[in-house]
Amino acid sequence: MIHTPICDMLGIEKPVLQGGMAWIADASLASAVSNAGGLGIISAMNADAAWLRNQIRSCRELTDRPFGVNIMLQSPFAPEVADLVIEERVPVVVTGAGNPATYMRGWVSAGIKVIPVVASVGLARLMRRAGATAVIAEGGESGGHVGDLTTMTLVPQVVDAVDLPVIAAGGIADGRGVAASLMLGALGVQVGTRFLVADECTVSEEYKERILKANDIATIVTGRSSGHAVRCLKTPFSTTFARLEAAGASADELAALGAGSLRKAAVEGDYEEGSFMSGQIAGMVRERQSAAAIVDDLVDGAERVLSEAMRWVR
Ligand code: TUI
Repeated sequence: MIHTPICDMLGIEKPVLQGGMAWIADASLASAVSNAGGLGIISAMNADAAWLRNQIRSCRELTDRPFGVNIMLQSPFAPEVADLVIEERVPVVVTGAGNPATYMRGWVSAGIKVIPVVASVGLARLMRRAGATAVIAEGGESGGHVGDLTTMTLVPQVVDAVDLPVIAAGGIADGRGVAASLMLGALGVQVGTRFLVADECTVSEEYKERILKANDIATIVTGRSSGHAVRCLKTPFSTTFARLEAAGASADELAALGAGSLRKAAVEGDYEEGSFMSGQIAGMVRERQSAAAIVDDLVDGAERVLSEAMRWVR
């Protein structure tokens, strides 16, 4: 068994958080991960408070265990969902794609455990001072919006910089990644890409098939020129986007092209026009499984390799 202080802090059995994937991570996936002993997370994505309230309530019908809500700070609905998580007494809030400082006081005084995603040491330090419970150090191997540093370089630097529990994310999809994260000083992991093919994940079939077929070099990062770097599978949409970006398209033109593309992939399974966000580890995701089987494999696999690693110590 692997048990870390993150488990006690969040009231979970296994130190595995499910990534709050926009347009994908709903009550179905989140409740399945929480029921498996990890922390399931509903993505508030670009939806309004009414949609999120429904998801929170259905999650509570499907599990009596803790779960979280991921608030994407660039969403136009971020202020209203920030209030809603207090009203609904959501146990854990994870934030992404920005600095949540303006909301922190309200969440912390409502007793919410706040876990910001950071892509740099500087933001980790700010979050520590603002009252974060823990931070997720997310390397650029991950899918979706990415920072510049890798998981291997970011996690130990954040661990050294802040006296908060650190959760590693980006490039983790099996027990070896979990074990490596613990060796870097993290006390838990957040996993996104592998949960895309979970039985309880409601993403389109096309999306699942594309992840299962992906290899090690199947992803590309677009949008670096406009400050909105996003990692997704190489598809007609993303390669066109990259070509226009290289040809000097303006930030406005690129934003117009990207609008609605994640929904097209996640909900409609539109291979031509969709943005299939994915981490670099997709090449290792080969099997559809229940969320519980994935959580168990991550933790059991880590236990196995950590025990075996002792043979190198003299
Ligand atoms: O947020 C994510 N991943 C995401 S959000 C998303 S939705 C989206 N859709 C279309 C375009 C853009 C986004 C898909 N994937 N991960 C967490 C994360 N946060 N990664 C990196 C960061 C980050 C980067 C810079 C957090 C803060 C930051 O700077 C904060 C500041 O000082 O403003």
